[in-house]
Amino acid sequence: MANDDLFGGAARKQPAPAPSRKETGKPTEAGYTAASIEVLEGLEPVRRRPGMYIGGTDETALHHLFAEVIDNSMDEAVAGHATFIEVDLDKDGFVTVTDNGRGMPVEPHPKFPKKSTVEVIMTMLHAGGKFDSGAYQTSGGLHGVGVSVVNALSDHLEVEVARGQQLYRQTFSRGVPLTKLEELGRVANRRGTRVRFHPDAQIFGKGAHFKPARLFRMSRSKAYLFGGVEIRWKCAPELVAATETPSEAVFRFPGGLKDYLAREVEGKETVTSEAFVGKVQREGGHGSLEWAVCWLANDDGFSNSYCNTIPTPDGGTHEAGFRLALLRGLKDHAERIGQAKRASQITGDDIAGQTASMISVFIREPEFQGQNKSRLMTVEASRIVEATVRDSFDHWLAGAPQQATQLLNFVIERAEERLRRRAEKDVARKTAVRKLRLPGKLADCSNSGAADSELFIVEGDSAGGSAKQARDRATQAVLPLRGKILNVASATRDKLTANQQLADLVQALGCGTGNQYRHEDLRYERVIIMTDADVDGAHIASLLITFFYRLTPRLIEEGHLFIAAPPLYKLTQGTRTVYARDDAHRAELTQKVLTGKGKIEVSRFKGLGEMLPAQLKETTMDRRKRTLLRVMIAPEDRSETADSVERLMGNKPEARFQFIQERAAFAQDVVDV
Ligand code: 28F
Repeated sequence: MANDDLFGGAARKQPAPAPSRKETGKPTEAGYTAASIEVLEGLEPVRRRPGMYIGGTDETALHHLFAEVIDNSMDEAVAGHATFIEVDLDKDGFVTVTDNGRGMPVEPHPKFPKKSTVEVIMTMLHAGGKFDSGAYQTSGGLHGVGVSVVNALSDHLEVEVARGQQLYRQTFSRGVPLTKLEELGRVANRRGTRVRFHPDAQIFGKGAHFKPARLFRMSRSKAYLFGGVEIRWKCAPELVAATETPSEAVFRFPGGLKDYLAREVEGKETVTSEAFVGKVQREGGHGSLEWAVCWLANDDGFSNSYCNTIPTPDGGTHEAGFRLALLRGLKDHAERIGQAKRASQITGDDIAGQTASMISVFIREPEFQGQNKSRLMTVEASRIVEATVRDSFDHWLAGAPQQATQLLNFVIERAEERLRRRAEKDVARKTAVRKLRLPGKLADCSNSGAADSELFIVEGDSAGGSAKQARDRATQAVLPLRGKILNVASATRDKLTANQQLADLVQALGCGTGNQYRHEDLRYERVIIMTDADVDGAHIASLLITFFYRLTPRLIEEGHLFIAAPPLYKLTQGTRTVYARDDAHRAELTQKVLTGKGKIEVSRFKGLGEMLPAQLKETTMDRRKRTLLRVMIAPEDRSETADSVERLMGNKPEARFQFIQERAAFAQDVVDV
């Protein structure tokens, strides 16, 4: 194996015994010794609060250790110094990562000349970023917390460096060197860095271990993200027995993200026949950009972004620029083909929602932010990505008009669906708000929306109780009113607004009154006044009609107000029962419907409350059997109607008296005929 001859030729020495912790020194009364400063600058804080450095101590955090190490190898590869990386998980839970890069520098560190650079990198926090400007140019990656954190959280770690034809090794436990950097001997034509480590059970728990499938995927992903590297995967066979994960594999994907995307969306239906892919490369690795995106017809999308092969699950500037390029590109395309109006409502979410997209940028000194540094903050990335992708997207759309149209229609449909859903939600919210404000006495129907629903305004609580039992819950609502209601025609404004009965009624109707009336807000298709079939009932009905006539005339004009016709008599002959509205109806039924023979039993209802719910339903409420009287304003004589209402119901008793006097003779006539 290549792995074997990379480091194979060196003579290996046994590690020296571990130094005791005492030797690292303690603060003295006089101040801090050199050794204690070392401890302060060292890795103690990492072990005390691992969550601060790797986001926790769970399985994800554990795998973050591996990411940290392989990222350093990837940096060497991206910078053009390494061509392959080996990953090896052994049965004892050790992971070994090896690259054939330049090898970590072994010479004394420029700022800490007593130590090798390897030791500084392995034992000091942020050794990568802070003091590397002079002697060594880093490739800029070192995204994470640094390999020293991995060292601090490993119960065993060894680093081997092949550099300048020499092999070196140093071993550590929990961040503390067990040996100095040892020179192991000559190696010909070999170079690179190898890190072998085992996560500390004191930190991650006793059962914690690397998951082969997860390491496999992380390793493979790196090869997709950087076509210039070969990744060799090896895993102890017993760890992957009876799983899908192979124990050995070689990843090399010159096709890059295009191939990665194809693998991720395999078997899923896409909107366009081709993916939109691109790659813009500058010198070596850094300052380049690659992307691949397609739209999934039936599946949720995903958007994987990377910077220097490091995943950025929280997105950032590169992702933002990418989305903007797609949005603006598609909208401009719509404009060019005369579809600007349809496309105007499209948002970034409409176009990004069902995309399967991968975007990978390489930049020299990336800045990250967030809990796990998983969001790219480098501002220029946004502008560069947008401009580059936009240019390419314009070409792609123009070059395949049919595909472009498919995509545009798909995205517009999504936008329309989003708007539809929002409108539905608004309606639902409005009805919910209105429901909240309904009077407590109202037994509302369960159907929402006015269509086919009815409100029964019922006289008295007992009749209300019967009506509630007799109704069809889905479509019929019941509002009981107690006693005589306020006469709207003669009441002052103050009295009117203070009246609870009317307030309940107005609330139940939902449509407001007077110049606040909104017909489209009327909550019922039919408003039915249901009062006793006696003089009191007729009076209450007339008061209610006056209310509607004065405060919601349009409700009457549009034919929504009705009067129920409950029976006054029940006529029983043997097993046969019929109901009569009034005396005339009773006479008619007695003569024409009931047979001559047999005694007819007559009972008179004193009120609606006296009827059984079943009787009330059958005679008055059931749509199939009842009779309703629609209240109308005589269209040819509106002024006379207004006049009559004023004279009969208004607050001038003399007008009412005169009206009755005028009509008395006429009434007499009616009785006489
Ligand atoms: C298995 C993990 O860590 N590989 C690495 C290098 C190479 C250089 C380097 C690393 C020095 C001061 C930062 C060599 N020669 N694999 C790895 N390969 N680090 S880590 O330098 C680190 C800088 O601080 C390297 C010239 N320049 C850089």
